[in-house]
Amino acid sequence: MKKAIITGVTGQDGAYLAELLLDKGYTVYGAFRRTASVNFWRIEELGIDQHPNLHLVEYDLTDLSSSIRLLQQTEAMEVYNLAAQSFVGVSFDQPITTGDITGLGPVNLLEAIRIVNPKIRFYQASTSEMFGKVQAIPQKEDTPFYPRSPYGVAKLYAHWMTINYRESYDIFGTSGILFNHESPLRGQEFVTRKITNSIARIKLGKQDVLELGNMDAKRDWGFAKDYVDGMWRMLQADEPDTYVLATNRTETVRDFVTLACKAADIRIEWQGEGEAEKAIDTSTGKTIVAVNPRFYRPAEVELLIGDPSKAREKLGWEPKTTLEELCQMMVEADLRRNKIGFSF
Ligand code: NDP
Ligand code: GDR
Repeated sequence: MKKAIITGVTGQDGAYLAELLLDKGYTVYGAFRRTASVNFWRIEELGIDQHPNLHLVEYDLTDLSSSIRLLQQTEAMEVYNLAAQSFVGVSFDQPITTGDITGLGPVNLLEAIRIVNPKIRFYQASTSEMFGKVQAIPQKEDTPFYPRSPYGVAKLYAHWMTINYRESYDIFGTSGILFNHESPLRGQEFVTRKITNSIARIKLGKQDVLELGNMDAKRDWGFAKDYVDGMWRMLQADEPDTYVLATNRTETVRDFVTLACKAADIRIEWQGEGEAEKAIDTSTGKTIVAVNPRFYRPAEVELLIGDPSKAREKLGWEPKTTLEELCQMMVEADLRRNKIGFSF
């Protein structure tokens, strides 16, 4: 029976990847960080928390000895490193913590692999944030990087270290440059889930206004469940490599709000520009979406759109879910949760 380690199993992708690998018959070691109140709501929502082949193990990515023990005790031959301080906004306020976890953290795992068993296959969760300031459209594996946040810079370091361990020590280190991927399990600090949860609450009369930052930012949004399948395919390939996963469609934050309102059956009209921009509910005349500059970032990534051709050709990977389907799924989940008072 195949064994795999997933770091960051309490996160969005960790939960979906655990579900996928369990379905494929793997024994999964879900590595989670010890905190005062660990929260397993995502794997509970997927109904896999009691699965006999899922073993939850305490682990911290910033600790080399913890990484060595994890590999020795589990004897897993596939490691999916999804753990990170992954919120771009927070990385501006906590650049050093972000560097420690998101940048240096993966090197602990790479070193542990080098020490324990260099044949272990390693997946690094790299990101389109490494492209940052637009250098080319669409972005693909050979597009020059220009990160625009401490998070993007930290991820770029880990990306190059994965390649360096591949070239220096012949370690199967693969880097997946994934564009934004969302789901009903997305954390509420990220813009799509913030929007779908707020629109659901507005629909149910539990919230008046949704405040957002930069509405013009454009993102290539896919469905997380499609993307974890791509991660698995990358570690089944003959050789380690670097792959972009994306949908090749880009929309603004404003467009996503419009889609979410449509999914909740709220008719809106956009008015004003810049900080005065707002969306009015046409049936009540009330402002339900407004700009709050508090959510602006010191440096912004204006436009992301990825070209996943290499993953399609070499891995047979394709995104299956449209943005409309994704948004509908998220709004429906948030309507359902808010009706019963669920708030994660
Ligand atoms: P989440 O923020 O939902 O999950 C991050 C996970 O990392 C959480 O389980 C968190 O645990 C864990 N973690 C944080 N610090 C540590 C630590 N020191 N030791 C162990 N675990 C830790 O992220 P996603 O699931 O959305 O993303 C997964 C990975 O993919 C991340 O690395 C992210 O940067 C990257 N990525 C994500 C994209 C996306 O659009 N979702 C796109 C491209 C890359 P805890 O619950 O304790 O906080
Ligand atoms: P991102 O995702 O920074 O792309 O990183 P996020 O959803 O946080 O922001 C997307 C865009 O929306 C704009 N925005 C807002 N963002 C948030 N969070 N809150 C707001 O109120 C708001 N208003 C406008 C942002 O400025 C930005 O342009 C995500 C994370 O999952 C990373 O870990 C991952 O690597 C990248 O996606 C790919």
